[in-house]
Amino acid sequence: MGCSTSKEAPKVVVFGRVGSGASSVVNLIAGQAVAAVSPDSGRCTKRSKPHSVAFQDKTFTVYDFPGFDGPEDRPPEEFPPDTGLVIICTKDDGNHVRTTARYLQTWNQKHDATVPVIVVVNHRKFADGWWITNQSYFDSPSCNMVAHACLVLGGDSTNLLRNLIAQYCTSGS
Ligand SMILES: Nc1nc2c(ncn2[C@@H]2O[C@H](COP(=O)(O)OP(=O)(O)OP(=O)(O)O)[C@@H](O)[C@H]2O)c(=O)[nH]1
Ligand SMILES: [Mg+2]
Repeated sequence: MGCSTSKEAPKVVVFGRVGSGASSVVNLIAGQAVAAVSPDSGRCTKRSKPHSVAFQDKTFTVYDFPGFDGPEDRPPEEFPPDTGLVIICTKDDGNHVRTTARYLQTWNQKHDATVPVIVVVNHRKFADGWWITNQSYFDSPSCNMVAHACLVLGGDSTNLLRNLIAQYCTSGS
C-alpha cells in the first residue's frame, strides 16, 4: 500500500475501537462538523463516509470509518484500495488503550503492514508524560507506526493533525 501515486486525492482512514473519538478526529481534520458524533455506547458510525478536505495546497479524502469492538475484530469494512495513511484513535482509559494496542499487535495478519499508522490518543485532559509511560503498549513491530499525537478534549488540534497527514501522506493531487 502506501500513498497513491495517481492524481487521485490521497486516502486517509480514521478509525479505532467503537467510541474512540474517530468521528471527532475527522471533524478536527476537516475544521468543521462533517461527521456525526455520539456519546452513546452503541455504534454511531455504521458505514464509512469519505470527506474531501483541502489544506496545504492538497486535497485529501478522509474516511470516517466504523470501528472495531475487540482486539480480534476486523473493522466492519475493508480499507479503500490505496489507503495512504491510517489514523487509529483511542481514548486514554485503560480498556481502550489495551484493546487498541492488542489490535495493533495483530495488524500484520489483517492489513498491509507498510501503510503508515498514526496513533491518536483522545485525552479528557492533558496528562504530562502519558505517552512515555504508555507507549510500550503500542510498540508493535507488526505495524508501521510512524507517529503519535495526544489530543485534549475541546482543544484545537486541527493544525497538528493536518501537519502529520501532510508529512506522512505526501503524494496526490
Ligand atoms: N475524552 C475525550 N472524549 C472525546 C474526545 N473526542 C470526542 N470525545 C467523545 O467521545 C464520544 C464518542 O465520540 P465519536 O467521535 O462519536 O467516537 P467514534 O469513535 O466515532 O464512535 P463510533 O462511531 O460510535 O464508533 C463523544 O461523546 C465525544 O464527545 C476527546 O478528545 N477526548
Ligand atoms: Mg464515529
